[in-house]
Order: sequence, then structure tokens, then C-alpha cells
Amino acid sequence: MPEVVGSLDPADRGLWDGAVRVLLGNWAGTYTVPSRTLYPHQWSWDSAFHAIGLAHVAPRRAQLELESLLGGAWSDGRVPHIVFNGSVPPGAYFPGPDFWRSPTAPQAPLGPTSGLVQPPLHARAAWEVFCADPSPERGRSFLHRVYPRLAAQHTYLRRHREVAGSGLAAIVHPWESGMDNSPAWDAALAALPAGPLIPRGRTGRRDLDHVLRAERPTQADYARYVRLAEDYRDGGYRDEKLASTAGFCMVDPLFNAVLAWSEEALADIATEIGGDAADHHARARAISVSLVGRHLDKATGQFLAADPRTGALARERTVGGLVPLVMPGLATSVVHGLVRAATGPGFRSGALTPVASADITGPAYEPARYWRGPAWINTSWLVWRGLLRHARWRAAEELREGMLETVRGAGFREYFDARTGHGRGAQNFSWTAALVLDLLAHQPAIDLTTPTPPTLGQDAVFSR
Ligand code: 9WN
Repeated sequence: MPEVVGSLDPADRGLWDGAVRVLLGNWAGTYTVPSRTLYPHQWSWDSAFHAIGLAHVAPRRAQLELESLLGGAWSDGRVPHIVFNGSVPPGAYFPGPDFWRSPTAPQAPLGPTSGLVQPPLHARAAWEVFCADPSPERGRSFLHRVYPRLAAQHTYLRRHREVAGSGLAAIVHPWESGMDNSPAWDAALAALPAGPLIPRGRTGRRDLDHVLRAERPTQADYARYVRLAEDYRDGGYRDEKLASTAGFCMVDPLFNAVLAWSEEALADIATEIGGDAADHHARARAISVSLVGRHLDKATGQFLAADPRTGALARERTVGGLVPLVMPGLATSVVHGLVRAATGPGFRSGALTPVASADITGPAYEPARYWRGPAWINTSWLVWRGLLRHARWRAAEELREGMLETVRGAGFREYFDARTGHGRGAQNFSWTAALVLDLLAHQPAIDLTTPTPPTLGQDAVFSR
């Protein structure tokens, strides 16, 4: 039994056991499905979050989760956003393996995968899996195995997605952001030709069989997603056209902040296995400098997405603009602005709530619909880690308690109404469960009932 379990109070012990049950129920042999019903395959950034949670209870499973995903990597280094499970009926998820036709792409592996990517959290997850492993030898040999693939994943982003020497990587589809129908993509999507509507049913959308229509992307948005994915597929999943004005191309603050954070983790991994960390550190810093230089909105203190072809910033404020808190090398004034935005009325409706996915006070806010307002545990967790990084103990502890309180009230749902905590989307959702384990494993840095936060070193917070 992990040491932390003994120190939990009985209510949290129940939450811990519930989270473990969700992860056991969703385990598919070498990885965890995000949801048995809605997402019956392996998803990329989901697996990184799963591994971070599993590391506290089943270190070997945490390793397997990451290694099975990396086993689906393409020869160009890209780690696909979905690795399909051949034993699941092809029509169980749309767009399924037949849609992506990955076996026809020369860079793709033998097994069916999608050709898109997702936020590259994997090196960070691998490092956390290593740090939590009670057997350093087992952990080190895992790092030896995964480092080349993780480095190749970053090389793909640099070689094929980099915006003119900035270190920043562009995404070519909203699904690559992980925040599919975020308002930050509205203008870019509206400028694209609409595709035919996708019917519901055996050959079309399956999500609406499992989740309320009002909680999922609209038909019009879905049609555009599918059209865009088809175009990328039909172009052989090549990225040379990134500089052309056709298609979707955005620089997302969340994606790049996670890239910088993972690049730092690659530096730690390289050092641990006797490699050279200097390039990784330099790249992490370069991403941070470019993101601050090009994407920081000084008026609101948060980061905005932009179309790198025109430099035009998307005005919509979303949780993605707060996640740069995890990056290295931020000036105190930048941290200050981010903390103010992350704890203000745009993203928190009360002290004990998670972070809304889109500005609650903004015109695009929709309380129930997917990434257009509801609070998600994974993006809130990223903000929490950022607050810890910058020693904002009180804000971090309020957010940690807010996430736990929300899950205690509504269960391991996929997302939650940011103002009422009402559960939305899939039930028994894996990353919610996995990250609850990580939240519980971190003892609070401060007691919220004390008026002033004590001064603790960051190491004290991370000691387990
Ligand atoms: C498309 C699996 C994934 C997450 C994404 C989330 C959602 C898929 C969908 O589910 O996206 O990739 O069908 O809506 O937006 O972040 O990785 O949980």
C-alpha cells in the first residue's frame, strides 16, 4: 500500500479507492481507455495523465501505459493522438481506424493510428513515473528505453511544426490542442470551408450515443473537424504546407507550455541516464522566451493563441492561456499576471472550484458544452502544478481542494459545470481518476484555515 494512503482521512481514503477502481475498470491490458463507452482506444495526452496517476499505485502499469503509446510512434517521430485497438469494433468510435488510413502513410507504423498529435506531456509524465518508482533501477532502465522515442517526438515537432526558428510548435487541427472546440479556434475554423454534416449512427458520430448533445461540439464544428482531418490525411500527413494560407494552423499556449515543461523533463532524464541536458534546457528556455514575446496579452496577464502565418492573436481567453505557468524562466511580473487571471472571476467562480475552460465572463462561454466553459481536471491540474512551481501555496491549495471537492460531489466525470460543479460528459473518466490520485498524493503545502501562508521550499511540497 503506498505510504500516502495511510495518512489520508477516511473520506479521502474512499475517494482514493474510487479512483483506483475507475483505473482498474478502464485498464485494457497495456494502457487505460479514457472511457469504456465514449473513447474505447488509447489517446495520447490521456495516457500521460494516466501514467502520472498510476505511478502512485502501480509503477509498472504507469511505464506500460507510456511505452504502449510510444510503440505507436511514426518513423518521423510523431506520437499519434489515437492508437487504435484492433479488437474494438471499428465503428465504436468515429473517426475510427478506417478513416485515418494510417497504413497507407509511409511514415506510419503497422498498427492503425490517427495522424494528428496532442500536447506533448509524455516526457514530463515519464520523469514523474521514474521519480515515484520505489525501485530506482527499474525506473532508470525505463528511462533508458523511452528517452530516444521521447526525444524523437520533440524532434518531429521541431522539424515539421516549428514556427520560423522560434522554438514554438504549430498545431494543424483543433484536436491537436486537446481542447477541441475551444473558443480560441472559432475564428480560424470559421474561415475554412464547411464540410458535409456528419450523420449520427453506425458510420458517423458515435459520441452522441453516450453523452448529451448539449455537452458535445455542434454538428457544424464536427463537420469542419472531419473535413480538416481528411485534407491532412489526403495530403499524406505532410507538414510542408504549414506556411500556406490554406487550412488550420495555430500556435497554442498550452501545447507549447507543455512542450517547454517536457523539454525540461527531457533534460532531467538525460542527466539521469548519463546524457547531455544542455540542448534540452536551451530549448525549454527558447520556447518560454518566444511564448512570452509573442503571445502574452499584457492587458489581461494571460497568453493568447495566434495564427503564426499572420501573427493575428485570437482574442478569446481560455484556460490554455493560463497553463504557461508551468514554464521555466518566467519573470515575476508575468507570474503575477497569470496568477491574477487564474484566480479571478473569469476562471474561478469561487475559491473551491476548478478552473473553467473558457472565460466565464466572456461572450463565448457556454456552461455545459465541452471546452467552451466547463472545468476539466486535467487543465486545472496543469494550472495547479504551475502555481506550485511559483510557490503560490494558498492559490494552489485552494485549487487542489476545489478539484477534490468537485469530484467528491459529482464523481469521476469527464468535466464539470465551472459554477455549480455539476458533472458532465462521460462517467468513470480515467484522467479525472488518475489526477485525483496525484492530488491526494500531494499533502497540502498550507492549511487553508491559517490566515497567512507559511514559507515552504518547493521541495517540501513535492516530498512524498
Ligand atoms: C477527439 C480522449 C479525448 C481527449 C481530448 C478531448 C476528447 C476526442 C473527441 O477526448 O477528444 O480527440 O472525440 O472528442 O477533447 O482532449 O484527449 O479523452
